[in-house]
Amino acid sequence: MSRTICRNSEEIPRELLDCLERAGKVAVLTGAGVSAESGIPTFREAHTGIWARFDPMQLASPEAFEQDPATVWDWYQWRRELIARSRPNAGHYALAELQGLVTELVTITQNVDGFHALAGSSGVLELHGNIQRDVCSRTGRTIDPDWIEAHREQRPPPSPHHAEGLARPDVVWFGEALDPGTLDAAFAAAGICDVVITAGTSGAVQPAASIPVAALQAGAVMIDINPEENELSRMARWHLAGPSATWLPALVGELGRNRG
Ligand code: BJW
Repeated sequence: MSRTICRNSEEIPRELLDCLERAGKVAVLTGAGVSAESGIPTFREAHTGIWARFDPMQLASPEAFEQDPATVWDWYQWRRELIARSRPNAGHYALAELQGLVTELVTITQNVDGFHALAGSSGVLELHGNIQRDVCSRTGRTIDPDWIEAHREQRPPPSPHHAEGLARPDVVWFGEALDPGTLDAAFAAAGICDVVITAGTSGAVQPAASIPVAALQAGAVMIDINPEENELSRMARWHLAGPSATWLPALVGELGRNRG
């Protein structure tokens, strides 16, 4: 079926709304763009300030942590503080509301900011972990926040679990395996959904980018929300070309009105 590009969130095609209204099961895959309007920079856009000369894709790796743990730790501390000062936006809240409008909605996110849960979504599958937790670099065991606080002058703090371990954020870096249970649940949701929505992701990182592809192969209809065009938007039946904090509330608002 051919793709439709929609640019005006006040003119949502009737066919798209019908498709969402008929959908029992919906899977959503979100990426950094969904939090952009909360003030959290995406990965592939230029960073500003002291981090402008660092490539986030280089920092998010075990090699970077091995070579320069203090810089990687400082970058994560900077992001944690930014996230702590920021709030979910209208897109996050719309997705939480959508959970009440369809039979089943599985929210799968590549983001580590925890904003979907904070906005009220339940059962969120966090593919790449959560930035607010720390684990031991050697054992992977969770480290108590009080321990981190007590050793915060060390960058990074040592691990209480291993003599040579360091504290590191509980996130998935390049070359690291995603939690198998979380990944299986994401592919299972993709395999049975009627509609898959991708929002704010470049689709450049695997295996996350294969989740909507699996949904498509199983017969789902795909909606992509992104101001830019990419591989995922080209695969979608509808490309909603604009910010997710505009499109998601518009879609969910229409759906709610039609249901009510
Ligand atoms: C808006 C907007 C607005 C702006 N509204 N939209 C197969 C083929 C090729 C390579 C691989 C492969 N399989 C695995 C690999 C290697 C690698 C990979 O994918 N590399 C690619 C770069 C090629 N993958 C891995 O290494 C993964 N591990 C793995 O596969 O392990 C295998 C293994 C098995 C068993 C044992 C051992 C290993 C791990 C990937 C981990 C990714 N981690 C990061 C960091 C997380 C922690 C942190 O946050 O610091 O995850 S990297 C980064 O990219 C982060 C993101 O979640 C992820 C995806 O990025 P995302 O979300 O799409 O953001 P952007 O910035 O790319 O895009 C933002 C989009 O928003 C843009 O499109 C904008 O237009 C849009 N936007 N404003 C809506 N307002």
